[in-house]
Amino acid sequence: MDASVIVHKYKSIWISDIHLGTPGCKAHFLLDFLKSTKSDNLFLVGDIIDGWSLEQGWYWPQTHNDVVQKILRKARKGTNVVFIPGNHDEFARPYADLEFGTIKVAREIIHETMDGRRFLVLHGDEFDVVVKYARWLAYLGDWSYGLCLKLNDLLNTVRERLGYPYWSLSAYLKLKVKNAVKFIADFENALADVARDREVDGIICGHIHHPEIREINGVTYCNDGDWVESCSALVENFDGSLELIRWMETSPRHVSLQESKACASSSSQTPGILRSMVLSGRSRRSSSI
Ligand SMILES: [Mn+2]
Repeated sequence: MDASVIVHKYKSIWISDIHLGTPGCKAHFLLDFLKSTKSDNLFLVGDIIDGWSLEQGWYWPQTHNDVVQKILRKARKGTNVVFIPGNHDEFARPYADLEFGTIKVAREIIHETMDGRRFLVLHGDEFDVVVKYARWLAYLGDWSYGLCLKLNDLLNTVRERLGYPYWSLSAYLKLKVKNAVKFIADFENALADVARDREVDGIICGHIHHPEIREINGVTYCNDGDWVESCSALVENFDGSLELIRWMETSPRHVSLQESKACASSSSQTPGILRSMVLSGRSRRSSSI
């Protein structure tokens, strides 16, 4: 390990929604985080490898491989690594309750913090009503945002030529944002309900790419965020307290492009088993979060 790296020690670390296998994944920030931290437990809370995207086309740069290697190495060196597959890596769900070498796979776990609180840990897509009841809508919703931005210009050029007045998409987009805020609140409340039903002190999840720790009607809702936008992790300190880390703000050193290139040349080839597992899964696509 690089001697200049200050290693932060935690009891537990939760990360999710890494989406390895997509260009959006901030693998070099995650590598920096993994190099700079040490923990007794490392919980991978789903959407680690984006099987849906890999089915569409194999995108697997060296840094993504390095993330996998780094995690395997931590497991070999004694970190308790638990992988809870999400909807994007549902190809691994049939392997729940099995172990891959030193990594345990589970659908959900109960984690007891150092101060004795019990947390249910799961990815969360199973309680996302959009994914559950309107898969096509979720799929459409994701694409529509980016597409609408592009279509707006085109649409209005055509409308103008045909003599129609300008129709702004801004009202529509504002509605989408309002819906997004409502979606997050609905999701958080639904997961807090799950925690209450299961009689635990709190819930730890991912899925919606929105890092958060807050009390909801007497239970602690924690979302570890993602490594596509927020580059965040949830950590447990040795006194049992939980904390969100936003690595882009916290990182003790700037991760330069050169470093990410250096990371890129440091390890082995794509494990063939991963590719065959992903491609043999041929899972149904539901939503993109
Ligand atoms: Mn998900």
